Amino acid sequence: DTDTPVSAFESSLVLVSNRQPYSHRYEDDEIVVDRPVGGLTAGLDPVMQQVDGTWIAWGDGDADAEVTDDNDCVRVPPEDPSYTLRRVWLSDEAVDEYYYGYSNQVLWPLCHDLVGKTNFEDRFWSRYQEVNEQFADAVVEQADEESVVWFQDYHLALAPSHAREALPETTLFQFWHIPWPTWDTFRVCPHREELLGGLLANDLIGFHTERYVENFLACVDACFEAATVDTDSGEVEYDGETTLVRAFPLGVDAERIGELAGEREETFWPEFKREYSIPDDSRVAVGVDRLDYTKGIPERLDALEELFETRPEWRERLTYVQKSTESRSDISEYQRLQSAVDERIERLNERFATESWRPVVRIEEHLTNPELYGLYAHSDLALVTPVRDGMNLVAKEYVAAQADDDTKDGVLVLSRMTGAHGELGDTAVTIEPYDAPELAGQIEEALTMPDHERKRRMDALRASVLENDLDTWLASLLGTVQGLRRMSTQDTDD
Ligand code: GDG
Repeated sequence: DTDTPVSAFESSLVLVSNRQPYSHRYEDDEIVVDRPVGGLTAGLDPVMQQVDGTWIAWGDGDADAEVTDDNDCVRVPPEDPSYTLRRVWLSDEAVDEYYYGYSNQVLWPLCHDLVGKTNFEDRFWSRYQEVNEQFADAVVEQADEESVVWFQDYHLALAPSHAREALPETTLFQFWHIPWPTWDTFRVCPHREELLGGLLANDLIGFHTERYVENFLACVDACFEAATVDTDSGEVEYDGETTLVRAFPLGVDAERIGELAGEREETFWPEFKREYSIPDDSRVAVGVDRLDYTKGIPERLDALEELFETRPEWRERLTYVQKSTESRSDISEYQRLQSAVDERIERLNERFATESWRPVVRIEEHLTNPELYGLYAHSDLALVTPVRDGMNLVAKEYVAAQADDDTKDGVLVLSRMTGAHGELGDTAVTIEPYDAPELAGQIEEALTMPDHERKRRMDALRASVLENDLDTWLASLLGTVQGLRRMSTQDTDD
């Protein structure tokens, strides 16, 4: 395959995701628009603007219906309309059962190998099927034989097979952002055949790592006697369809992150430290997570408690900044996690705080990109300790933000259980998240690492993150799709 930059992409692109890039809502009587601020949605928005495609997503804003035409479409961005956003309407019960239910209480824990946290309810599954059909119907209306349809993530495992029935020649592909588990785990799911069958209607399925590709292929092999699986080429033949399964490790917009990290360079850090009462002579470790039980936050706090207890010399000399975003808090597992995190932070601060210092500073409000990247740039350590994580973009953003010669000496402490570890594990400080005493030791090791060693490691990390950035990911994914498309048009012409 040849890589294809977005500008050279030839087909009309239909992107399908649960979350929408622009949400219209009422503020008093005015309609205001929320726009993408970070993560993948922000990365894909310029792509859609460039190719003038169609983005299909759940319309979750209370004014979304007000601005759409008869086909549920609106042109975005509002100030410079350059592509079509089509909304799929979901009732509150549908969101509860398809999104909070099947997606986040079945597929999320299952794929993160946390079978004990799954909650298989029949109504979740029926609704997941129904909503996936709804998304597929919208795809069928927006796409034709010439289109390329790109499904995002685990909310939409069944949509490809429904779309395929009406669009036999259209190129369909999917990127799965979370891990794929082993067969021993996946077989627990009573809907394993339907899920795998749904995904195999795609011409291409992308995962973050080779490991997830291997796991997926092994699941297909074990589940379907009728499937032919070629583990070397990643090709599956099943039910008259050929699907290519490949690893495409997602990257970040590293150059831009480096630039934004340096905005307000002179004033940012002293002001930030003043605002959050971080003493001037304290080192700073940072953690940035959605409040999710996969991210290893209680485990990390336990290690910090161990550190401050067994090595009191670090008291007042290290401050841990936890940027956490509330997430999925309608689900009881997430409420339990919140209490577990709250309790630990309170305990740490009660046990060790002094008049001028708190061991843990918790930030719950949203930080702008320059603020977040500035925080990364000035933090001495990043603690990325998930118990399981598809990729983890925070690890890559931290490295990308260490762009200035003066700040280029941070240490990345990275769990082996993240997708990012595959690329960055050699030069990051590798940890296993569950062992608090060991992790405490590794945090100390990172804190005491000699200057030249820190710089050497950061240089190597930066080379990797800059080379495998968001554009590289897009070009490689789109290049593979374009290659498949050319092959299939040739077959039809012959
Ligand atoms: C899923 C997979 C995979 C957080 N707080 C603020 C803020 N953030 C941004 C971070 C980062 C993003 O949120 C979180 O991304 P992660 O990759 O860490 O994790 P998930 O949300 O679980 O994402 C994961 C990812 O999909 C992509 O495929 O890597 O494995 O679980 O970008 O920067 N951004 C700003 N302010 C905040 O306060 N601006």
